Amino acid sequence: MSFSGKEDPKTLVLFDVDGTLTPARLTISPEIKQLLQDLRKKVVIGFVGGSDLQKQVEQLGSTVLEDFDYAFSENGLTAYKLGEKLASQSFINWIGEEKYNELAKFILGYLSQIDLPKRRGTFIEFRNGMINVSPIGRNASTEERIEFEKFDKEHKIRETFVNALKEKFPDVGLTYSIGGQISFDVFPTGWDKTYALQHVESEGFEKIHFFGDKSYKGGNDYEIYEDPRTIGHAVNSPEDTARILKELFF
Ligand code: M1P
Repeated sequence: MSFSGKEDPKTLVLFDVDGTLTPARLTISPEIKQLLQDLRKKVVIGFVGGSDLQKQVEQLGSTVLEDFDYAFSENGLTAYKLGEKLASQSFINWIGEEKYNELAKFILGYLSQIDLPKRRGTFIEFRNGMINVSPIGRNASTEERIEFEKFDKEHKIRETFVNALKEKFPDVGLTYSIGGQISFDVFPTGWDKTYALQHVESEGFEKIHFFGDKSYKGGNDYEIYEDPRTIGHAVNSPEDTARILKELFF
């Protein structure tokens, strides 16, 4: 599979999704979609999202696997090149059933002990490359998400929860990442967004750009933004992404 039809096939441009290509939790605008199509004629493009592929299909469109050269979901634990699935690992194989059971029991026990104004459903979402833990539950509506985020800012629910997990499981080698509004991701240390880079290592790219809005320390774009293999661009909205793309490539 080659990229030789492009103007500059040795340059790869990777994007975070939420807050970088789309407004948080919302869908991509026709303008950004068109800009990406134009960019794709020049260079190789891909996205690296924390969420699972289903969420990215909702946000970037049902043709997402055709619209990007690389599609990296769950930090690259689910990966596609030109629509074809690449090999991947799984969280459960890495951690093992016994340890995962212990972790899940602790999480559900902890959640049963804390006071929250609202609880909905799906407190642990089991994904291929990680688990996602949400105190309010992933079935929360958009309005309930906003309420929870506000409550969490004030009461530090997620931060305290993550500290309790770190204390309870100091030696498991897990990383906890608060990337969105109502939840945090739990994955093996090193399986952050830099994981996606191993899928492109043998392709001989001379430049790999990365655009992300959570590029600050503690944000889920930080590691790949800082990685010496990438040229990092910290952005604050899809419009900001578009502005930098136009400066760099058009
Ligand atoms: O992409 C950032 C995060 O988006 C979602 O977070 P939340 O539901 O809390 O807003 C999740 O899909 C999470 O895994 C992801 O990191």
